[in-house]
Amino acid sequence: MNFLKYTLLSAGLFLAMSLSTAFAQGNEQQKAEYKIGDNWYGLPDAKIFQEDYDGPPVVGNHITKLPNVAPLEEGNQTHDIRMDIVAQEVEVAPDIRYKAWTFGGSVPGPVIHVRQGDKINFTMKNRSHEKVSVSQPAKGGSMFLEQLSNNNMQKPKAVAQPMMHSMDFHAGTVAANDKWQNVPPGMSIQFEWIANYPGVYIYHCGTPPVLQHMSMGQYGVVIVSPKEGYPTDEQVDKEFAVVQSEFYLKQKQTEEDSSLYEEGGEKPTSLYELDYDAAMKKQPTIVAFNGHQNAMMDNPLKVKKGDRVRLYMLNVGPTDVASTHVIGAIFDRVWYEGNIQNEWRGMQTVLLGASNGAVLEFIVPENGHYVLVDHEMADAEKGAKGLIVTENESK
Ligand SMILES: [Cu+2]
Repeated sequence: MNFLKYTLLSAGLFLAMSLSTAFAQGNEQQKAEYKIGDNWYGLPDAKIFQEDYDGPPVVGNHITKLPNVAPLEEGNQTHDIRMDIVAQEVEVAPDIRYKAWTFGGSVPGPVIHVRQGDKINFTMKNRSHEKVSVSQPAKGGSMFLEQLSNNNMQKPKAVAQPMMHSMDFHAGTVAANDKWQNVPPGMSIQFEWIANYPGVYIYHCGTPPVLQHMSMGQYGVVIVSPKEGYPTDEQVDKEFAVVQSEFYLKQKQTEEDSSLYEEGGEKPTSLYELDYDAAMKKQPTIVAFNGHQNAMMDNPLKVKKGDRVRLYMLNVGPTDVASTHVIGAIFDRVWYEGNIQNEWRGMQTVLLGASNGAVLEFIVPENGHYVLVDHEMADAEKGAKGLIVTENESK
């Protein structure tokens, strides 16, 4: 009887062990990378951890400030990218400043350029509780920080705004509850994603209410160049990235803040804050290209007569659509969302919903001024205007 008991017990134990091994293997298999067609899926779980990091908030190659786009080397590679969350008081129109929540120190955040098939090893520390300066290029930091310190219409001042945040790369195909999870102030996240599809993608904070986090400035663009390139790569003379976004702001009621006063001056500058009611009503105060009402008016994109110009265009929203047009030009080629399968020709205007992107190309017909506009004229009046000028023309 005892023997029978022992045998049954052993068999039971063995069965339980076998089952748990099979289950573990099943889990392993679920987590292992796998391929469907040319695309990779199934990446390791995100890691949330504490790190003693106070270095440059943006690190990595091929990361630039709008409207610059970094060139890529041949072939696929793994990109080690760091983009920390920092809060900065920024100017988004003459005399309009607010305390923004940012990726990397500007609104929009940095331009990330990768190639289809590349792996991105991404690290992000939520430093919203620290005052992190981005006005000096930092040693070991990306090209973005150098460009930011050279010409920065936003004139950022480091501020502390502790808040939970997250990162959602539309260019990644992952379990959102894992990779895009919330990161508390002082904590870091690390995860991988693979650029399976070419395109012009938004990245943004996905922490609810997303309307609030995006309206505060947490978004940017990832350009994933097709593996085989665009058919016109050889003919393109100039390329720029342009990001359209809305700001919902109202004048701040309390004016006790010392940052209201210009350094050494008497004149108070106007500090604004998020107008969430206006955001809910879809009534933007400012609609801007590249983060400032005058970004492209004061610093026009420089081209030459006969150039084939490529714009990597993203409409962030967070809520409005963009009817993108260049006055005096026709988009000779359009790749909607930046995918070469989605080709249009001879477009006067390209409609971009919130979070849609496109590659837009046109020929500069003659010397002169060309204005990129959101042809929804109320949005153009609110700032969605940008100059493209031939080099021999002054503004
Ligand atoms: Cu956020």
